[in-house]
Amino acid sequence: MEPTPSAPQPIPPFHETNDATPDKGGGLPAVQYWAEHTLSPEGPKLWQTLLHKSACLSCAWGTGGQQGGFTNELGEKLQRCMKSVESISAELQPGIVPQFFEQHTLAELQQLTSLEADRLGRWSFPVILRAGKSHYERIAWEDVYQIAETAFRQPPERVASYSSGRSSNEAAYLLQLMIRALGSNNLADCSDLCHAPSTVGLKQIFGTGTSTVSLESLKQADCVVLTGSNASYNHPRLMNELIQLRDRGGKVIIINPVMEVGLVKFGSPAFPIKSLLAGSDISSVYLQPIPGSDVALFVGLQKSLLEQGFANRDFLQASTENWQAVVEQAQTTSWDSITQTCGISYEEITVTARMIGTSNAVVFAWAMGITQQENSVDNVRSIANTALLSGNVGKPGAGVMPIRGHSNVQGFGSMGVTVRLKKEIQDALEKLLGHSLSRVPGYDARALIEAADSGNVDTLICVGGNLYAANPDLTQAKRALGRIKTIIYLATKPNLGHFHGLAAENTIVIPVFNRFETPHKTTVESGNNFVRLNDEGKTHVKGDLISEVEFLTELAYRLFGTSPLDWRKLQDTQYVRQLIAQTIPGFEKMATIDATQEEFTIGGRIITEPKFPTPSGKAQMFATPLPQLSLPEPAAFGIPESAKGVVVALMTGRSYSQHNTVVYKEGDRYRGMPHRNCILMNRQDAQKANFQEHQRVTVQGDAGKMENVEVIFGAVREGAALMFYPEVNAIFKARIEKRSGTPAYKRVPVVVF
Ligand SMILES: Nc1nc2c(c(=O)[nH]1)N[C@H]1C(S)=C(S)[C@@H](COP(=O)(O)OP(=O)(O)OC[C@H]3O[C@@H](n4cnc5c(=O)[nH]c(N)nc54)[C@H](O)[C@@H]3O)O[C@H]1N2
Ligand SMILES: Nc1nc2c(c(=O)[nH]1)N[C@H]1C(S)=C(S)[C@@H](COP(=O)(O)OP(=O)(O)OC[C@H]3O[C@@H](n4cnc5c(=O)[nH]c(N)nc54)[C@H](O)[C@@H]3O)O[C@H]1N2
Ligand code: SF4
Ligand SMILES: [Mo]
Repeated sequence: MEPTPSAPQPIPPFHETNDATPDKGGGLPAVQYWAEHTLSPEGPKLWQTLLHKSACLSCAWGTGGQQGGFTNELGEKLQRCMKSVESISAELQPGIVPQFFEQHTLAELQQLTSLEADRLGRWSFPVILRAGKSHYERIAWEDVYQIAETAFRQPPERVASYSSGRSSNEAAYLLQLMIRALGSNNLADCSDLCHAPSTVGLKQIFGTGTSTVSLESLKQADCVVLTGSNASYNHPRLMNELIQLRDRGGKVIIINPVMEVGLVKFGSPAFPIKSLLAGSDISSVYLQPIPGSDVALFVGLQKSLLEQGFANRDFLQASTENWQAVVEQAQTTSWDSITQTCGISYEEITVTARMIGTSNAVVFAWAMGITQQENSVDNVRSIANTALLSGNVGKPGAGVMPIRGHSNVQGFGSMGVTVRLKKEIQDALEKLLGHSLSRVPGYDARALIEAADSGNVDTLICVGGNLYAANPDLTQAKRALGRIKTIIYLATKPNLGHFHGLAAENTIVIPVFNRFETPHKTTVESGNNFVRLNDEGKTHVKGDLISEVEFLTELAYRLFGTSPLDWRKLQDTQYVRQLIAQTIPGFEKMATIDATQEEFTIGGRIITEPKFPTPSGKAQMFATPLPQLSLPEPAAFGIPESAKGVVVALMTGRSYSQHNTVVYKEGDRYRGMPHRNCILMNRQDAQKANFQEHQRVTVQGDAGKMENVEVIFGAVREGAALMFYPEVNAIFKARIEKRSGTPAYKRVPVVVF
């Protein structure tokens, strides 16, 4: 077969599919949002927060910190996006008044949508819901500690924590230290639902589980492969890097079943003259594979790299192991099975492989489209294989980059909040605590829900997050949490979990300061392995808030006293940082950060030479079986025979205006979806079932259905569709990737009728 000479150009079909879609992402609406909020009555406080020396709350790109709120780690200015304003704005809401819970029953609170729950304002005093009661009630701190202390004096296997990566490294470190000191390893974390497959995959391949590139590497790259990420919504400042890369003549390869308008063209406020109004081209080539098929596409890219003579055999031989198996798989897998599995043509693959092969330094980046799949670890491996085969790891400007989610989710992992504790950290903690740690494997987020559902958990502490609504099958999540005796939520704002994820005996909500309010300094880690120092701050909330560090250390003090650690002394976060420096590899500079204020890149993570922190010093390659992707027939869902339905692979993810389970605004303007109860479909699929655009339909999965869902035609490939979480989590059960425990949220079989 002869490859076609030129790259398939993205021809955005947006105008054909959906009148409401704008012609680019970002652009003036993002600036308008900025202006409206910064000029509103909350404006002064918003500015004060934006200028506060702390990292942005929202995503792990990690803008902010000691150089000021608008600066990235290379000192570049104007690096604060409107997503940051959105998240700060929600935190600046007034506190909930004490009478509120006397006036509103739980039954009323359970009627609230995610958006309405968030709009109640900030948690401002501790509350408890006791078994059989109809109202949350205010509770005194002493009573909180008494209930908590009793709850944690249970057999260690029956005690657990869940956390969400917005809190500080210090809180994370103390949380895991307390749980491990109790003798438990049940440290579930939002990363279990998110990038765990990246950590598991990368660790085996490269000996390090995080990004091998820094922000600087991205500036040296001349090609970026971005797959399974909608960075234009979720990591907007990454778009600046892609714009600059295109400006210097580099290439951007986008792989995504949905043609996201912001990944085709993006107007960035960081470049007001050249980009904001007209928009900058992002994708050089846009491939729209079948959801869940990335392994096949990447094996295809490998095959084509080999066929076109772009494989770097010297590098493979010198710096990798088991490369022969990967090469053999690529050579022996037929083009037919590759193109049929992923739905991308030989010509498109050939052109894309040539783009990779002729570039000097390629960064391979990905997010949830890759990790939230039943074969997600293979997905990660196949990306790494492609990077290795083309010699794009272990040199400046090239490497692999999982784009992390929450602003400190990576820090949580580094601090030991994980069910896969590194041996070095385990040894160091045992030395610190003066006894050996439990060897009973801990529960990750899904295992925690299953264990709770089987009645095996008595006590759960949630440091942030929304364990209830983040999980698939909300009926099961609710039932499982309902079998836990005591749940303690540490939270800044109310969410669905506080009203539906209720314990059998006591549910307590502790109001905490957010990052820019804590009375002590804290640190966080970005997805680019950069540690930031956050200054102390003040809160506007009138009430009785506490810092996470203070609550955790006080609880631990009541459980353990002062031996071998003086837990009350650990309320001083400088002391916590000393312990971190002592026990967490790569964090040695934490010991001096208070004196120097020097933010730093974590040691041993960025790989610019072909030497890897594996036992042999070489990267380990793994062949990746192609996924078997099929969808059930409509009848398998038990819908009435008269109903003419169409089965699609549903991708569930984020709208433009939400942060995970927290909805900030109803619609998604860039996808032309006017409200949350919409399904984005391909026109052809709709025609198969005789749906008109805007028709109301039912979407049914294996755990329930959503009714009155509006059909929106969009630039999504045939056979695939997209809906928003957390609402859609009501209708499907978890299918789990076995090595990482992460649910396959991005390929949910549903029938639409
Ligand atoms: N504003 C904002 N920022 C956020 C968040 C937020 O909710 N709001 N959440 C934070 C968190 S915790 C995370 S994890 C990240 C999430 O960031 P993303 O991963 O970018 O977000 P998602 O919406 O889950 O989905 C990403 C993309 O995957 C694509 N996709 C789905 N299936 C496939 C597939 O099979 N293959 C490929 N190649 N692509 C596929 C979807 O079309 C979508 O464009 O963002 C972080 N930043
Ligand atoms: N269907 C589907 N489900 C998914 C996903 C998907 O793409 N599709 N994505 C998954 C992913 S990637 C993730 S990360 C999870 C997200 O799951 P979680 O991290 O559990 O959920 P969030 O919605 O981010 O949690 C928001 C809450 O955190 C609290 N909070 C905010 N800041 C702070 C703070 O500083 N301290 C404390 N203590 N609390 C704070 C607030 O109360 C807020 O309501 O959802 C997962 N679920
Ligand atoms: S890209 Fe992420 S870290 Fe940077 S300002 Fe936007 S939300 Fe904050
Ligand atoms: Mo995430």
